[in-house]
Amino acid sequence: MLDSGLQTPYRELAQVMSDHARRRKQGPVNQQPSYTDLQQAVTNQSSLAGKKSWNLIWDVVDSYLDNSVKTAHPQYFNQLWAGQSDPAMIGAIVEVISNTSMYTFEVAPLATVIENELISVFRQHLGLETWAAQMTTGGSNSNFLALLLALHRRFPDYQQTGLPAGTKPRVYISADAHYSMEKALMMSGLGLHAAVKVAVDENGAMDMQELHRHLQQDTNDGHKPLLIVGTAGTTVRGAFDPIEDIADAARRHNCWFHIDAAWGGAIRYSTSQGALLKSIDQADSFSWDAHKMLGVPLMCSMLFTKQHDAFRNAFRLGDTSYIFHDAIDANEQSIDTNHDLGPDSLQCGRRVDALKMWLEFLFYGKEGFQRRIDQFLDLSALAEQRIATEPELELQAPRWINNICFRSKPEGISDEQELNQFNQKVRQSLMQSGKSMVNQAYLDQALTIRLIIANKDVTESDISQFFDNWIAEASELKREWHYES
Ligand code: ABU
Repeated sequence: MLDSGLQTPYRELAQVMSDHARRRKQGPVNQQPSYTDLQQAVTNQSSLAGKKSWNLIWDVVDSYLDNSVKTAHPQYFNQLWAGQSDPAMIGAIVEVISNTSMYTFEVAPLATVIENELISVFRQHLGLETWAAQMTTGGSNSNFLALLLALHRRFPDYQQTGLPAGTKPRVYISADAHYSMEKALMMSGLGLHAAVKVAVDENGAMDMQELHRHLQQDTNDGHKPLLIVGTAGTTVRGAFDPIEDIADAARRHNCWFHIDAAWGGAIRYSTSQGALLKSIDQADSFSWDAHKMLGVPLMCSMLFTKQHDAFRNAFRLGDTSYIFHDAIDANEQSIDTNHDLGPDSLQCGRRVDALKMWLEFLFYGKEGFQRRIDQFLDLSALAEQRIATEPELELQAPRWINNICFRSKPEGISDEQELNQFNQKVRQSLMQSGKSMVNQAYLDQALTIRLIIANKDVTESDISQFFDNWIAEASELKREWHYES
């Protein structure tokens, strides 16, 4: 590529983007490069620094994209997010070009209005019209903020003085909940010992008898039940904790009730499964990652709360006038700065995550999101049927939504540890071949293959192709397995 000079790099960039858009769904999903090879290439690049070479820049860009996993590929089922949508991608790129921060209306005027409008649209879609909300850096961050809101409500001086001496708050999460609430406890100073992991039932939902038992025991022991976290869409099984029952327990023990719906929040759009979230208004707060099932580029996260002054009470700090000015413009006229989003956020600098989601919404609308989620669930039902018809595949957990947990159970292998090794190897070689990417997790001691359908461009034939790929790889491995043993 010719050295383009400082004035025209964006022409090349446009070409790179257009090539990438063409190639992102083709070829191997993953090159599976070795760390050592990549490190060697990066070290070589490093030795060329400082020469103002555009050739070097484009070489790095080419190499970066060649060595990235194609997360928009129809055989990428690895994470709780996948795919690429062009309106949202344009929003993400424009956001970077504009390079501003969401803290003040002054530096992010239209972005502020768009974020407010987007929140308002989602509040309406979720049925939380009267709630307050803010955008956060991700689901983990939302869960941390929810813990702070709970602490602040129970201990109104928490912001100033921390916890009253000798107080022992407890936070209840299911054994299948995301690890972020435990990290939040580590960061907040409450410590991991404040976490109570409540057992789940055979479907992966919080066991209510167990929750009641813990709450009673802790109260008897002088602990203070503070927060109960229900998960709407656990990371592995996609399970939904019983919202109404938890809300009832939370009321009785004066606990904050937070729903971690980072993954499952978008199920609200489903015509068949939306009722799983019909009682979310019984919670005090609710976190949701729109970058997961709605497929916009990472990150796009929100935290909603029913308690209107909660953000203000928990996150506002006294003198921040260096940035959130008293509104006097050059003509000594008062200008309205009440639109600043920064004072009630825990962050200072913050990206404009709203724009990509806004463009995605404008392009597809609520009906488009409904169709997308319904399609994920239809394809998941298809995957489940395929597993049922294959003699050497088994479903390992009842399916709630678009998480499908399965494994190969080849004839002649019955030892659980051997089954784990076998499935891990199939996954690994499938990934190394670049044919498909799918993740693994554990359900108790059993390794499970977690298939996630979250790419809006995936079709029935892609699902069939995935199982064909899996079965072919498993058959080959089975031959070697029996030969070697
Ligand atoms: N924040 C949870 C994402 C984990 C996953 O993609 O599986």
